Amino acid sequence: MQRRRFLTLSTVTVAGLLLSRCAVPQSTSPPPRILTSRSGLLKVNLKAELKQVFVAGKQATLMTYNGQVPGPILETRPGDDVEIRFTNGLSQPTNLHFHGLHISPSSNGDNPFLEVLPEEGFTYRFSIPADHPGGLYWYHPHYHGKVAEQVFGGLAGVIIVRGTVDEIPAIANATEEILVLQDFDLDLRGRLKPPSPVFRKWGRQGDLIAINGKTPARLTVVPGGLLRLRLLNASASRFYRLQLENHPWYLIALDGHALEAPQEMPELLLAPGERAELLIPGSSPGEYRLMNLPYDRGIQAMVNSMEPSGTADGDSQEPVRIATLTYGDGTEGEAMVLGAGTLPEMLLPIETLPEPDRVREFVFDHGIDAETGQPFLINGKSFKHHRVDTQVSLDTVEDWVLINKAGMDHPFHLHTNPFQVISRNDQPEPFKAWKDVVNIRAYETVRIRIPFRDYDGQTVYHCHILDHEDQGMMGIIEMV
Ligand SMILES: [Cu+2]
Repeated sequence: MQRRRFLTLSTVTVAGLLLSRCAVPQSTSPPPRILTSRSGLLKVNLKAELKQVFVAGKQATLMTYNGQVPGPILETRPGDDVEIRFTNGLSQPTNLHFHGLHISPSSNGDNPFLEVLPEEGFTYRFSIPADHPGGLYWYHPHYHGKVAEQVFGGLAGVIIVRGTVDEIPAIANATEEILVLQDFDLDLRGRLKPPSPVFRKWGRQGDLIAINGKTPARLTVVPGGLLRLRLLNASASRFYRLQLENHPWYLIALDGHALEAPQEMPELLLAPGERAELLIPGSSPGEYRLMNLPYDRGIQAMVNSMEPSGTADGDSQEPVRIATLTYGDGTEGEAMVLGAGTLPEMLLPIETLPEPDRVREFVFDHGIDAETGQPFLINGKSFKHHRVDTQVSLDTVEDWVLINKAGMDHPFHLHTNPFQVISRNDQPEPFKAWKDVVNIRAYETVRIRIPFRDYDGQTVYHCHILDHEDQGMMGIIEMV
């Protein structure tokens, strides 16, 4: 009970800061930022619409959920029922994807094939399984052909499942900060600029980086305390290469699943769609910068070839400060619990998956699909509605060998079932982790192991550079 109250308090503090700093011009008071389940039911109204907001200190007209960028945080628990009464206030079709949740992909669940037309509504209904892992998930549009435009327009929000990991005493006592990383490309009047041809094809980016809609963030840890930093890359194409300068941090979770033990990380690469959680122990008081460092996902060569000046808006290679970590004195309240700064030795066990029942290969490449004319291919084909590309049997385990033959990174995402990365270029992964997005670097081969569990039906796998997905780098999987 005490723990629950603390967690609520700590997230409310983040929300309070956001609300006080962002004077969104509205006639009524702003809607709540955290929507939490009550008595096992999370019931929310969610509306996608174009609104004026302040983002990173600038007035902007963006696509919002309930008038907010990012959208409200949805907080649930394993075993909860979720009912989202969704309204499309945009001038184009959209829908919702619940990224990373192990829930039904069919009917009113995490169904990527739904179309919610302008001015229409749809009620999503699903249950979070009682044994669902606790972690950081998110929701965003998944209407094929419009995904990049809508996510880059601002549509993204966090889903928190409070689970077993939240009961680990050190984590329960830690201060919690959730950072949603987005990038925007605005004109002088605060409207989204149409992407240049090079970015429309290879993945749109903007140089305005927003953290929870503002920039940079301010993080506080107290000596002897622990800060739990929960990061979501909600950008359409931008990778973040993050480094906390001169201060240790420890990775404790990836993509909504706890690791077995904390891992010290010199830096962290977050591809679009990926999440990571870190513990920062309060050790040496001072001020430390959380930096985003340059990372070339293969776009630079494309910029050079298509825009001979070699420069393009949206791909600045300057390091950018994402946040500043400062030290509080621990007198301000709930975060200071004596001895709470000790890192947990163990987190949660991760099962070792059995050898696969079947091995498949997926080749990612650029070319022209003869039938659709689209340029981004998986196994030589671009996405086609109603064509099942891969049929798998429930209760089996498969290895998928993801082969990138292109000179550009392609972060691979599978809906419904998480997987474990087995190897990269035949080198075994250093530690076990559940993932739902894995970056396949240019010319790299990544082997993943997937158990297909609980849900039959159809869903998709695709590249999470959303312009690549919209231009065909997606396939349909059927679980039977
Ligand atoms: Cu891609």
